[in-house]
Amino acid sequence: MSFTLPPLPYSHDALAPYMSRETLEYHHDKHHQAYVDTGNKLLAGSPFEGQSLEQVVTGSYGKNAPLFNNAGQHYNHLHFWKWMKPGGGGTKLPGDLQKKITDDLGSFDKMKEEFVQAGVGQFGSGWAWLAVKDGKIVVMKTPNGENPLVHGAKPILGCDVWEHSYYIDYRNRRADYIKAFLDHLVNWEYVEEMYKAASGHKAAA
Ligand code: MN3
Repeated sequence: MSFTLPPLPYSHDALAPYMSRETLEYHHDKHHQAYVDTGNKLLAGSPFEGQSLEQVVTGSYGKNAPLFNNAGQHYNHLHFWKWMKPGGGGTKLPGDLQKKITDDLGSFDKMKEEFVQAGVGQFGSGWAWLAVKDGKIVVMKTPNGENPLVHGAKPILGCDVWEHSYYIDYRNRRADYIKAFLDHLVNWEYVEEMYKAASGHKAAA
């Protein structure tokens, strides 16, 4: 198996004004493509060749940093594009997700507050997450290409807080970018799909 870059699930203009065509051209077409190309070079001939992407990510963590960085970022970005949609965000979550977030994190607003804080508090490059750990939804943050998989949890929503994700549109205003991501971009149906898979229910078709 080698890594491939799927096209965006929407046009490069679809997320404006919250995420511009220019950002998506750099971020998807150039940055993600580079993780795929470099990852494939590092994967070839390594003991991880032929494994699933999740296996490469968890297996290379702490053992092969260059491969892990690129495979981790490939995994993170594959989902990141699907965690957004035009007209996303809002406050009505599908299925059990609203209740589960309220039960585990206090309220939807409290989750948003914690999520923004995780992204702002991540020093340098990294990601803010909602993940399922020990049956509960938790807010996490990770540096660089790490994700909840390597910390014993299953990611259900991730926001890229590397500068390449927001600097064209928001300059240094990382908090504004994360708030816009939550309010206008998140594809909660895809979050619910990952939540069901992570909590052992059958994934949505
Ligand atoms: Mn990125």
